[in-house]
Amino acid sequence: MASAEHSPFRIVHAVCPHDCPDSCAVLVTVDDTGRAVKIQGDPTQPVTQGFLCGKVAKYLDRVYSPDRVLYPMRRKPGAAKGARQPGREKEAFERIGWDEALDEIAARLQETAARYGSESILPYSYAGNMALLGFGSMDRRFFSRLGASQLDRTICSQAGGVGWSLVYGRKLGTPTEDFRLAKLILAWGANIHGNNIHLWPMIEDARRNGARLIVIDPYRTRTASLADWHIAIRPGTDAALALGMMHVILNEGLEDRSFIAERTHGFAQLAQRVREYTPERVAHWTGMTAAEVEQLAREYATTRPAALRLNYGIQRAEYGGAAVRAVAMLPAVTGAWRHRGGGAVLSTSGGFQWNKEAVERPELAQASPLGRPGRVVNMSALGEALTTLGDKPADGPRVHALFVYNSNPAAVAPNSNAVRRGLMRPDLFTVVHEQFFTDTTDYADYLLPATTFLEHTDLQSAYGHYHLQISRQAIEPVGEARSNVWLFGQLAQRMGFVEPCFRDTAEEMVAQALSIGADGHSANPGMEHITLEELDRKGHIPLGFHREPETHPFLPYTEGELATPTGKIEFLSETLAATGLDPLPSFTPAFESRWSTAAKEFPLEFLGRKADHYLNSTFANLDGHRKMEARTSQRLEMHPDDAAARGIQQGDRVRVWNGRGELHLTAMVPLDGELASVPRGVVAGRLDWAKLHPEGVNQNVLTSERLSDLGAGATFYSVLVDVERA
Ligand SMILES: Nc1nc2c(c(=O)[nH]1)N[C@H]1C(S)=C(S)[C@@H](COP(=O)(O)OP(=O)(O)OC[C@H]3O[C@@H](n4cnc5c(=O)[nH]c(N)nc54)[C@H](O)[C@@H]3O)O[C@H]1N2
Ligand SMILES: Nc1nc2c(c(=O)[nH]1)N[C@H]1C(S)=C(S)[C@@H](COP(=O)(O)OP(=O)(O)OC[C@H]3O[C@@H](n4cnc5c(=O)[nH]c(N)nc54)[C@H](O)[C@@H]3O)O[C@H]1N2
Ligand code: SF4
Ligand SMILES: [Mo]
Repeated sequence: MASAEHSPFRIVHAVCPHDCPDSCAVLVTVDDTGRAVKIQGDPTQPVTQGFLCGKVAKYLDRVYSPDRVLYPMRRKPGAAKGARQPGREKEAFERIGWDEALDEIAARLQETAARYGSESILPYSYAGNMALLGFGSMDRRFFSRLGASQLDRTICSQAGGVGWSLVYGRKLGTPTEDFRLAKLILAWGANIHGNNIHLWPMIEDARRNGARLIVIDPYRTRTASLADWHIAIRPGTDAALALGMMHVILNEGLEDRSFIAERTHGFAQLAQRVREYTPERVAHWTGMTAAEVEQLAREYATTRPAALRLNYGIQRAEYGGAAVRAVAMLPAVTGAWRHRGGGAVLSTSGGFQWNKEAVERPELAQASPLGRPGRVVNMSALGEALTTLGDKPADGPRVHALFVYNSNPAAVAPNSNAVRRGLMRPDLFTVVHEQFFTDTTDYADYLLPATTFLEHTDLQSAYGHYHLQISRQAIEPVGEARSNVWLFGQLAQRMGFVEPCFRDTAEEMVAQALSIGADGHSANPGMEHITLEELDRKGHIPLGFHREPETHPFLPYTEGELATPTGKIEFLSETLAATGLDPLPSFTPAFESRWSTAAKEFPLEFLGRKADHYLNSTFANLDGHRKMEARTSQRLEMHPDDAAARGIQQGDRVRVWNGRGELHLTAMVPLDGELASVPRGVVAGRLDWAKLHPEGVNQNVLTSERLSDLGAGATFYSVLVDVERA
């Protein structure tokens, strides 16, 4: 915390905790009345480089918004649950004090556990706050001790995470800063301008030095429109393309034989498998030409360094796990890992080996009434969890209490008609801890005010870089807002949980996460050089293996044993074979895709994408952000042929529907001479708050609760619909 002498302003180190790979270092300027007056990116943090994205540059509008939830509230007797008009949500609630709220919620949870069993209580949270303590700490202790159902947090990255880990063990990758040195960059299912903007300056640097950028994305993102080559691949066909590239690479002898021999397992079997994936067959699936498949393979295998930015776009598909697994193998086949500025990155999160057990205390489950951890409920099937779970005796109890924080499930969970039916159940008790009156708070029995990152202290890792950061509380909580850590500590005490860990402060938990020893240093692998004092002074410190990038560049997976069963990069996985699955990568078309029988009824593939100016549903209620998003908001982007076949023109109102739901949007069809934003047979929409749509729904009425091949993740991008003029 630096402060100039005699200055009326203080500058506080904070970190943007939104679910974004960039995890920006933020400097907050606070005036002598304690009000934050300015926020900016920290110029000394090598990835942030002094700038924030358009969403967070306006953050003070969010912190001081008149629309914040400012105090605890209880639903008024007789006030029905369900969507309220924006601005009038408060009318359903009455203000109460924190003591009253905590006592009543604790009593109700105790009663629910006694009557239906503790597993009838379900926490529902995700990465609305991605900082270490805010994401999962006191809450995990609380729900373990209570014996609640455990939430399997699969909604975002599980399929790809499992796919990657099967090949490499841990999630590591090319350092973001090293993309500068690449001569070829492949952005594969990665919306860099929208979702990962701090990678862009590195790519610009690389291109100034002659690098080419190739984007593989069915949607023409801004990044795609700026690329040297945009491959508008058909959704869900990436595994076919990756295997086809390997086919060409091996046919032409472009693989790195010595890297393969030293570092990998199962190459002979892989080589056998990829024979099936001729460029012609791959062209048939992907919509590319065979010559394009060959060109891509040659360019990728012969350019050094070649860096692959694989993001989470390709794994939101039914076979997304297989797709990530196949794509992840490419740099192992070509040996691209050997070169600084080459390799691949899906996530860097495996670099941060913080002390999760000390923070989350999973052993508290032994002291719960169950004497073991609760059953596991998949967050990507919340509709089912609230409507059909408990129908069969083997399921265990129905969910009778839902505790939501860090998430807006009524907007973001798939198959939202089922989710809403569940949230409307009269016998479901719902608590929501939130900053704003979201789609989900309209279903709360109790609504509790949450702090923003300016209002609490936390520690942060990242999934897009290797800098550990501290986020210090900059201002007093707005209204009666309280942090997640505070809330679950207080509730634990009202529930009579006597374990001292429920009294830990955020400060103590930061030290636990870092395993700070007697000498003040962290004992975590890769963090031994870190002290809290230095972290406070600088705000950010690189992990050990990334401290001297110029003299000791980090080249992941090139040395030592990997955390896979064979200790090598695995083309062939005995782990998969042991569970009866194909040990080699392969391509399978999704149940909802143009090749399935379901396409006879619903012929268009729907990509329900994220908004560039919101973060999932966060920010969607703020006027400034809505203005930035206005061009694509509540629109359906179509290929001109699909529009013409249905008599639809630019600006028409259209009905989009499938067996799960429907909504009306405005058609966006390219005019003569404009390039289409989607290939033929694909339509695209953007995520928004449901209640800001005239029908009170968003695109998740169309998405399904079918789970991905690996990791049981959500499949937001494997959806079929039809469209007609309204
Ligand atoms: N502005 C903004 N930034 C965000 C977010 C946001 O909502 N808005 N969300 C944050 C979150 S939670 C996450 S997880 C990250 C995600 O960031 P990304 O990993 O980039 O994920 P997506 O935006 O889902 O998908 C990326 C791209 O993949 C494309 N895609 C879809 N299907 C396929 C396919 O089958 N194959 C290929 N090759 N591409 C496909 C999509 O059109 C999209 O442009 O971004 C984070 N950052
Ligand atoms: N159709 C479609 N649906 C999608 C996606 C998609 O691409 N398309 N993307 C999916 C993905 S990748 C993800 S990650 C999920 C994300 O889904 P969510 O995790 O639900 O993310 P957000 O919509 O950002 O909502 C987070 C909420 O947490 C609140 N919050 C922020 N900080 C705190 C805090 O400290 N405490 C508490 N109690 N609350 C806080 C915010 O105000 C916000 O309302 O959405 C998924 N849904
Ligand atoms: S949302 Fe991402 S890019 Fe924007 S400030 Fe936060 S971490 Fe940085
Ligand atoms: Mo996500």
